[in-house]
Amino acid sequence: MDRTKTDDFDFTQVKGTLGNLTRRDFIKFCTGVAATLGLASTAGIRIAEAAASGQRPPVIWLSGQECTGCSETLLRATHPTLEGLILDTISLDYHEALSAAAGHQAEAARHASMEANKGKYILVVEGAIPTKHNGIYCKIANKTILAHVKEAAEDAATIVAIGSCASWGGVASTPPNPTGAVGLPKVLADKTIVSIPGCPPNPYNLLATLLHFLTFNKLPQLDEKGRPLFAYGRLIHENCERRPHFDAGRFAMEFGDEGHRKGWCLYKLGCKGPETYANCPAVLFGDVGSASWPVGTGHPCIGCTEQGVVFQKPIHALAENKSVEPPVLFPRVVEEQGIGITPGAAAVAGGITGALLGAGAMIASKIGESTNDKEANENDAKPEKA
Ligand code: FSX
Ligand code: SF4
Ligand code: F3S
Repeated sequence: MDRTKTDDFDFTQVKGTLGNLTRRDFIKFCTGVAATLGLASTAGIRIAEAAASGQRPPVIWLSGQECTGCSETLLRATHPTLEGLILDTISLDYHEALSAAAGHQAEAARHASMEANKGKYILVVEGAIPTKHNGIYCKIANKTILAHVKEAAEDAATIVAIGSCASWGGVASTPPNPTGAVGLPKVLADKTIVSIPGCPPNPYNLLATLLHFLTFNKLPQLDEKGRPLFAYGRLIHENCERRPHFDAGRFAMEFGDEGHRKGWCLYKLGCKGPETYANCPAVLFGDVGSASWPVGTGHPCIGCTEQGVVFQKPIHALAENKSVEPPVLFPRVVEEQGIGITPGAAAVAGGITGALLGAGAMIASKIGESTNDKEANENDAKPEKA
């Protein structure tokens, strides 16, 4: 069987490759991007052609109030070297941290690129924009980032807010927000902004968005907050590998306890997956091998993509369940830690749900599980007897 062809799909047509990828990996990568974008397999060939075409759109990358984690996340990925892919896909004409030029030279290069590529360049902004006192809290080349962003947005073909800071203000906007930090959509209210939140964001979501723009000359479908639906259309909780444990009422109660060591659900440790929209469990990143996403490595999601969650809700606070309420028959989801479901409460729950005998048996087994878990946790905390 010729594996380079399907009925409507012939990758042998595609010439060239990208970055440090072998041709096979390049083709695999492009079909992966098409799948990530939720597109039909035929889109993979168009993405591959566009990516290998050598037509690299110029990118002006500005930085406001941030930690440069958004750029770091691009530069530190090695499977494949993402910065290779990005830099082969776009022409990074200006980036404050990566630019070889400095001072007047860097400013001149940026202006020259913006002038030569009017209406064609992509503006990427990383970091929040301080607005208090006319934005004096972040200046580059003696000009506020507020003014830089407004100027660069004028002739941009498209505008991307990368990271939570640029998307909605991020850490800099945490109350009391002394600099009046806001996200890009607030200062460019009349423009369409693609927001790719996350602190840092998944770099593959930026790459997929840029490849979509490059291939189809338009942005992927966005939600009401300007986030690409392919990446932020689902709650983390919906795709989490620990979800079966949530549904079965198996929770880690303390870091290092038996449940934590067994990979049980981190909801009770404050996981914000049930109220956070992102594709972290599906498109892993972090470069620490398999399961490389926060929950995969044993840390609750802190909701780093969501305004009002990260930097606002305490890490230990229970998440609001946006899509699914925990089934009433399951113990230890909504009650206080350590109390356990009482037989009376279980009977009421059984009566309300009307599941009669079957439910009664289920509850009985769950109560046993809850008690056993509690015992396991208590035993876990005790030092072993000599
Ligand atoms: Fe913000 Fe990006 Fe968090 Fe840091 O630049 S989204 S603080 S990872 O780096 O803007
Ligand atoms: Fe996963 Fe967190 Fe949901 Fe548990 S609460 S299933 S760890 S996303
Ligand atoms: Fe952030 Fe949660 Fe994903 S902390 S990286 S949104 S798992």
